[in-house]
Amino acid sequence: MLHERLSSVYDNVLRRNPGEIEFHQAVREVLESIGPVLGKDPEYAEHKIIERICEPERQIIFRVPWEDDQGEVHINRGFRVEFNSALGPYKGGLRFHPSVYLGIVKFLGFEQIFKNGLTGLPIGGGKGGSDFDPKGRSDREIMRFCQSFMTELYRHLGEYTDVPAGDIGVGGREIGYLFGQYKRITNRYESGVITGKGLTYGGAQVRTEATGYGCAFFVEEMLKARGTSFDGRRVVVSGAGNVAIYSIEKVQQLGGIVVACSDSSGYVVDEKGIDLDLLKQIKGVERRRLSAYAERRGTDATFVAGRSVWEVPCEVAMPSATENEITGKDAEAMVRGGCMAVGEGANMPTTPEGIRVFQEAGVSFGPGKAANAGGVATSALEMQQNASRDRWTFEFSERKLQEIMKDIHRRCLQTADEYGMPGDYVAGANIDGFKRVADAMLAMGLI
Ligand code: NDP
Ligand code: 2IT
Repeated sequence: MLHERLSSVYDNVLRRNPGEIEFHQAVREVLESIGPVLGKDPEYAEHKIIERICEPERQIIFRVPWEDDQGEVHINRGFRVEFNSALGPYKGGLRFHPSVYLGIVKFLGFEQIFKNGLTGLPIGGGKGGSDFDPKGRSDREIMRFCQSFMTELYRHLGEYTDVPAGDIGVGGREIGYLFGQYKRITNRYESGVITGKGLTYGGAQVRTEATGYGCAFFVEEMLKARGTSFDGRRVVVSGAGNVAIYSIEKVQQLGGIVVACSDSSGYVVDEKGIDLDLLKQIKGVERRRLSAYAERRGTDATFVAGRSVWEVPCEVAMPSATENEITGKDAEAMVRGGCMAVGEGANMPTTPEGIRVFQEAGVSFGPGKAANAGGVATSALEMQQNASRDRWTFEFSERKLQEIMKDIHRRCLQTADEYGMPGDYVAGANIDGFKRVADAMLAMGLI
């Protein structure tokens, strides 16, 4: 239910951003949580903080021409939405996927504002990407695309202005090409302009692992709050990319048994527990379909084509592929199958109906902007190391990440309690993230 004033804010968002359904969904979820804040503190409404937060500070759309290995010319569209810089430079990833359009970039950028606020670190919110499809492209095609993309984007970036990183379809390889082109065009070795860099040229320990590890740490805290742990628990992780792989790694280290994971072609069930080295080889190195995992693993694993991994029963679910992958129906089946905790490694992977089902069934539900904040938090640590020309050890960086995740978990619960919604991590995350950004905006006057 929306507070009366917020309902008119939402109607305005619908009117001003037609057809951008993922953006509408992300805005609505936040507006549904912050009603009680407006009741307590009328200043936010008086200064139209919410209305301002829903309007990006700047939206950039550009042409990305590039040539494939056969010499054919392709035109893609590039985006960067610089949403909010109240807390620091715009910060957020780049996504390369054919589904990318303005509505996806805006939903991700909007989520990023509150997520980055929740980390307690000095980073604003932004997101970008392209409708470029990297599947089946050679290394050289990827390089040419990244160079063309950066040739336009560089003018909007800067370590004090806007600092991209990876997301779907953008990993270490792409970040290398993007940074190389930025350095070449600007003639500046400005390490802090992009994060997720390789360890040989200014990257930080644990950034690659951070989103997955952080999500596992967050779920560990949720399980602790229920008086239990990962030990011996049956876990399903969707996706088989960066977030999924490092979620699986940390869950296994914490004693959980990951019995299934997925990619865009289907899912694999491996009752003895996913063989992570094999998964990294197939998806990370060879960039093949998940069916190749089952073929090489032999009789232990089964590949199921074209179906949702959420039909596999689990006690803990960590959706780590993409938005709206868990529907209300999936959630009902998961609850029947004994699911007690959900940690969103992906951004907005659960539909609003799905969230309702989980919360009504008493499942601990950790929303993406809290549970997957470890990635961007470690990006901020990378910026910190770049600014001081320092490098930290793996152990030190991982300890910092775990402290940040524990702190986010604690603050979600504390804020939810304060506003009379005990155990509601969605409300806690939205309210805490909102207040941090809103208070900074109030202090800066009408900007
Ligand atoms: P990757 O590109 O490394 O992996 C994405 C995985 O999800 C792949 O296995 C891919 O399948 C699958 N996938 C992607 N889109 C779809 C789709 N439309 N339908 C089915 N499967 C799909 O991306 P990341 O692991 O980095 O990102 C995963 C999620 O985590 C995203 O929601 C992202 O926004 C979020 N996230 C990422 C962070 C990061 O630091 N990277 C930080 C916080 C959140 P296939 O292999 O077949 O392409
Ligand atoms: O969704 C996300 O938080 C990311 N893709 C990571 C952003 C970042 O700047 O590290």
